[in-house]
Amino acid sequence: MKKKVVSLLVAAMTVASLTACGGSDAPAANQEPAPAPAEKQEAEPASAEKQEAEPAPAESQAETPAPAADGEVISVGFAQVGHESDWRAANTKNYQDTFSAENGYELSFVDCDNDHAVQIETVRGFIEQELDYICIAPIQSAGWDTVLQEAKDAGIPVLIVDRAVDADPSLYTTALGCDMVAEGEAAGNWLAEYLNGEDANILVIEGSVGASATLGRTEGFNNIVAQNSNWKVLDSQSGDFTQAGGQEVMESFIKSYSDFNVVVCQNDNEAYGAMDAMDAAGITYGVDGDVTIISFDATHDGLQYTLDGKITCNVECNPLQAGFAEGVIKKLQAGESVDAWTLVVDEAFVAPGITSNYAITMTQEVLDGRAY
Ligand code: GYE
Repeated sequence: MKKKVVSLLVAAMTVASLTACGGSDAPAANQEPAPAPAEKQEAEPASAEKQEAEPAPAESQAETPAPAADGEVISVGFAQVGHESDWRAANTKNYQDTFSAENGYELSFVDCDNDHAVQIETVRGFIEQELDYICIAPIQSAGWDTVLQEAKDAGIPVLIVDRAVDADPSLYTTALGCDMVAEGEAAGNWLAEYLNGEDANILVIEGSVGASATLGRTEGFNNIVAQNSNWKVLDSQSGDFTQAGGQEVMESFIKSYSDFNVVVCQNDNEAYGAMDAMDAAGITYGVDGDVTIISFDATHDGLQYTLDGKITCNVECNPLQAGFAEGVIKKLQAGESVDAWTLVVDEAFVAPGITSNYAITMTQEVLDGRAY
């Protein structure tokens, strides 16, 4: 993609104005302070309508022309994880819709097919093309320091989106996404409430190895396991966030374990595969079955299973996050400072007939309102 002179000028102006705010010699785009828990900004809760309403407040919009208003096109590179799940498909569509030509953007979208090396090279390519902004949904949390330093040296603002990186926050401009540890804890807290003292023999189908979504959900759930001495995690294996992976892992669990009453799937697609495996083996699940299934994402289809009483608890992770990224970019364009971290808030849902302090009871109305 060709670099436009006007973009260079605007980037230089952005650097200058941010440098003025930050008061340091380091490239301005990366000057935001390390995230401080107390300063966490809670984004609007997860609903499509609210998401649409999210971009910059009216006054700052009045002062700041829309990106395309002066004819300038803002180039944005998005190094996406891949296409492993329904959640990911919804997230990709949301970025493509938001960063459209119509809205004044030139989006370079790359599906990195769950390959960390490809993702690093993709980011490197964006740096070489001197794009105005780079969004990264990191496949794995480790291994980012070198390329983030390269982006910082090139003065290109980097937004870490959806998943987190295990890197010094001074190497990137901002991060946004759901709190994966909190999601895991919500699942565990709900289970403790639901089982009400009953023993749990638990099988976990984890997400992709090394992904912050996997690490966080596992850590959060294990925090609650540690509080329940009559719970046992029999096994925990990666299903790579795919339906095929979920089915394969569940089939192997069924061969190895005969006495389990809880299956935790770290996303909805894995849950579909696990249900296929249990159907084939004649194992019953859901509110009327022998096995309780917990899932994550709460996509439309996942919540249909929750409404049907098959997935008993489904912990949301909202994929409609591009509006938050665009809000950050608009602020940077206007020379404003941005928050180090934006939390996309989640809810959890439970099957009809269950009431919970940790989750909303599913209804047809909730399902009808689900845009992804
Ligand atoms: O749960 C899963 C996807 O990073 C939160 O990635 C995301 C996860 C999501 O593949 O379905």
